[in-house]
Amino acid sequence: MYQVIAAEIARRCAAGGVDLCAACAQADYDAVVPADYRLPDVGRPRALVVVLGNSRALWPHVRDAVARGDDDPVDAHVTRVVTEAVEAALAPWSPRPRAELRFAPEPPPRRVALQRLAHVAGLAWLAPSHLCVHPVFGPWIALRAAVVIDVDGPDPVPPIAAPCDCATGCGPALERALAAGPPQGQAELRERWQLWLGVRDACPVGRAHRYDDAQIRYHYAGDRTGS
Ligand code: B12
Repeated sequence: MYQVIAAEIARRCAAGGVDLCAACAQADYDAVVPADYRLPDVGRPRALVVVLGNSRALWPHVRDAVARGDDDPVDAHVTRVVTEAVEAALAPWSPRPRAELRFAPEPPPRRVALQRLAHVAGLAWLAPSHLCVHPVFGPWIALRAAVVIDVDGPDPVPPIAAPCDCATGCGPALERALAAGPPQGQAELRERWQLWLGVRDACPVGRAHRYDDAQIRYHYAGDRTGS
């Protein structure tokens, strides 16, 4: 049952540019995070968890809203796409399984450690650079949401093998960025955004899937011109 639900959520989300999806069981994620990052209890310890993210496929869906200066164009779009996909995927089931949604920017106590979740679900490998590296898209992915659903999830998923060598890839770039002072928040990050972009650019995996310049300036520097 979980495969059918996860596949339907994936299909509907991909149509809105949220093109990355993987599944695991809640207990396997909860075991690797501090207690306050655990997912909500929907009724069974090995409940299905669907983790959703995107490659640069999201950008065409939000570019115009960014250029218009809409409030929060990425998160508003992602929230709508994921919420509608989950509703539609669960609607045919009777009784409809309970579902809980969590989105990337939500602060604690609702925050999900999405990188650890992506790693546990085999979507991407969590590198020492603090970036998840996808075997195809490399670090050029974002993680957007977790959905917990009251049906049995999969058996433990083997983690994907490290797709890169951080000693020669992101390692030196991370040291340069950290030497300038670890960012405590978005404001400090923006002051030194090119150093952090350098960490992503240093990864040899997925270079053909690098975000385009407008998307990079939006995510790192808060530039909303969108073109
Ligand atoms: C808080 C946060 C930050 C903080 C981190 C502060 C900190 N000390 O934890 C700041 C503002 C510095 C930050 C920076 C960036 N972030 Co950030 N961030 C998050 C957020 C909202 C929560 C992370 C969290 O609390 N996890 C929970 C803890 C328990 O997990 P953890 O495994 O222990 O810690 C992870 C992170 O906290 C982070 N982290 C922990 N300590 C440090 C220290 C430093 C110096 C950095 C850079 C990161 C970092 O990496 C850990 C995994 O290795 C997530 C979204 C999410 N809900 O997961 C995005 C997220 C992790 N960030 C992301 C990105 C892309 C960035 C930036 C590149 C900025 C940007 N504008 O795009 C930069 C630079 C990161 C880099 N490595 O190059 C992406 C990562 C995508 C990927 N491929 O993995 C995420 C998943 C958001 C998204 N929507 O995709 N981020």
